Amino acid sequence: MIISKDKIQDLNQKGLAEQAESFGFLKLALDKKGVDAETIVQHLADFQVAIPSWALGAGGTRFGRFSAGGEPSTLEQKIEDIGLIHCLTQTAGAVSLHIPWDIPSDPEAIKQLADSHGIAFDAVNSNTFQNQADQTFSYKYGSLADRQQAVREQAIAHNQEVIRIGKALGSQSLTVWLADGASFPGQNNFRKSLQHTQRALQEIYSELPADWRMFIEYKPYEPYFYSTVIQDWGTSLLLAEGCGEKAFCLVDLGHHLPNTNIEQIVATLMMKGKLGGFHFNDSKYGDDDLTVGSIKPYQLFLIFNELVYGMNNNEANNPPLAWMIDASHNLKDPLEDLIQSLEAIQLAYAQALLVNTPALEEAQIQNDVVLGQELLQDAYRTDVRPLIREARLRRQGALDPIAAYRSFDVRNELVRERGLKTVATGL
Ligand SMILES: [Mn+2]
Repeated sequence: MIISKDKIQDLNQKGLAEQAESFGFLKLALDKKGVDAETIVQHLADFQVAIPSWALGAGGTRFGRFSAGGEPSTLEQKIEDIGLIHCLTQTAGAVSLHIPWDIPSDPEAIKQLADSHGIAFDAVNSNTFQNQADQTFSYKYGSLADRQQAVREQAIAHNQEVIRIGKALGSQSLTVWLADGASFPGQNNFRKSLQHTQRALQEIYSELPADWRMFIEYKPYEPYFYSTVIQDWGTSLLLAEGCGEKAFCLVDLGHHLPNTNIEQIVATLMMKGKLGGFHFNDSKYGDDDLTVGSIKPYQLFLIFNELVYGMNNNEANNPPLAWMIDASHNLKDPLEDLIQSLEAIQLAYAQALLVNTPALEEAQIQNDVVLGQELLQDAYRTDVRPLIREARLRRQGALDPIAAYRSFDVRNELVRERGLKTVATGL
């Protein structure tokens, strides 16, 4: 299914006057505060987030999976689905492939298809947390950290293969997330597991093309529940520094223990120039993988505040970040969920761009704690939706992407095209 720009423009017509009014009103209000709305709109229009190839089907929990109907069963169909989200939101201009769930049989053709939808290939993700049918050794007890050299070599070779696939598609980064860990004390030797991991990452790193980056993701627990080899940002940073200047940490919002101050982690990693990638989701209890912004939108804003500060005060030369949505659940239409995610990310980014940083720094110098909080909350409590709609309009996206998605009856159309019982590869 393809939605033409004309159809979107037609649909936008009836909301244009109201949008002009609310944007004009907010623009004036921001003007009085010395904030240029046009600059913010441009930042928002330029901001693109990668959609992972496994997020287009209904997600699963360990208990069950309920198909959304019309799910994409090939990589081509997944790209088409991202194309649908992108034409409505103008924010999903990239795809992040998960290997081996989505190995392209014809990279050149896939590249052209993605290009026709305005979609680039972001980080490629390796997978050594599952066994594949044709592999020799099992990852049951570990992969890059495993005690057996043969298992580690197999996992290293897989990551190097993922780099080769990514190269053929024009991707420029590899994300490594390890499930390696232990569920019981005595199961693993902590030091040896970490040493094996460091050496294995160095070997993968040695195959990294000159213009590539490697992202090392951390997670405190799950799938194992006593220890995880790369458990936190400190371990990730230690491993990245042990590899070299093209290795960076990746922050996944759900990969923290409850109430961890993620914004502070962001500030620390950007101070070191070592924050490479970001995975968006939200959680109430653990790695719940809920829609970003659905549970803790204020935390998301505080994180973006640090990201914006880090990008504007980039003494350590932190590279531009790779942004990706990494959520999975089994309730909503996955495409509607991704549209909501993109909106939540844009909201937090826009709010963070409104923060009066010089005034905040002055309040900090004066120990004016109340004013510091006021300044942050003034930005957070501003209704920035007219700015986001304006950014979408200028790129010929939909004023209201969810309403447009429903008005074009996208899900039913996809069911008609693909059938009710198709299942997307992935989780
Ligand atoms: Mn992740």
